Amino acid sequence: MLSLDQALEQAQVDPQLVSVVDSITITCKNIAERLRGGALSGLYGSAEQENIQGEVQKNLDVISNDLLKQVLLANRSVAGIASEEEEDVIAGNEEGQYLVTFDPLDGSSNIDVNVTVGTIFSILALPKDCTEVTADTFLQAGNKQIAAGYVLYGPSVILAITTGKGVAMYNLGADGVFYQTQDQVQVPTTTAEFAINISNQRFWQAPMQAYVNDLLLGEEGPLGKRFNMRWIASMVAEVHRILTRGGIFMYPYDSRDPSKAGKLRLMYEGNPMSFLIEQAGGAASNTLQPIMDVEPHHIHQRVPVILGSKEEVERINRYHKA
Ligand code: P6P
Repeated sequence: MLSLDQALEQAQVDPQLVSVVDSITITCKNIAERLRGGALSGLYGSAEQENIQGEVQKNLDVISNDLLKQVLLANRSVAGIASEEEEDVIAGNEEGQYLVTFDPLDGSSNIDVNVTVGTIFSILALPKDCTEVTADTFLQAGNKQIAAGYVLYGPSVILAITTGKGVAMYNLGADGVFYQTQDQVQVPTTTAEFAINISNQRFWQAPMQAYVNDLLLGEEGPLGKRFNMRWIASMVAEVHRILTRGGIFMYPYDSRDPSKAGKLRLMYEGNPMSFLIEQAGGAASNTLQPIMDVEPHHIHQRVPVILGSKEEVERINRYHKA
């Protein structure tokens, strides 16, 4: 079986980029160890502080963020980082050629109940004419990403990654090496499985309400088939299911906070997951355009997310154009 480093070398990935990916995956192994301790690790519970998102941080949110920040800023290939848990971007090494955005522990409300969580990362190139790394340096559309992926901390620890040449999956072995288990992952173009937090239904816009109502009508409805539903409240787990067997994941705009375009963040959730899904033959939209075409204006901006099996995403887009 190919190791991660062997596979990246075979794909002739820039050694500096390999170094950045290695920094991320080595840190994720450390995070996985702390998660595995569970309640015995003494790391459950709240950090009694809020992040820039206004969310109460879990201890492991803070620990995971600190670990990734420390390792990436020590990597001379990293010019800067941006994290869901950090208000501002942090400049790295002057000779660095890559920028990294990350959600250190997505789905962390699941930690204390022992449900799957994950680390999401996106890698951008430092613009050639950049003389100082600021927040603006990171404001690149998702279609400019160099690489993206996640590490899923579930029954097994799995890395999914793309460097723009398809998606590969790796399992963490007992020896601490990520071994390739699948290459050129393909998302089935059709599905009968949807994921959405339906408790927000009354806050959705009319086209989303209409679509989900049609889903729930099953065989007798306009979609002509029965759908099953999943909601794990962990985007990494939902996306992994979709990469593995297809499906549709939706976190649409809702009117609970009209100032926010949705719950999920563009730069370190929407874009990296969209890159993976599109590289695997799926689609990812904010209902009006591909998520990776959205021009960012703030490092923490939010975006409605509809992603998964291509034909189902295209159907939802049609509901929003009708
Ligand atoms: P809700 C986790 O907090 C997250 O950012 C995603 O991983 C997940 O899909 C979503 O939010 C869950 O949101 O509103 O169902 O708790």
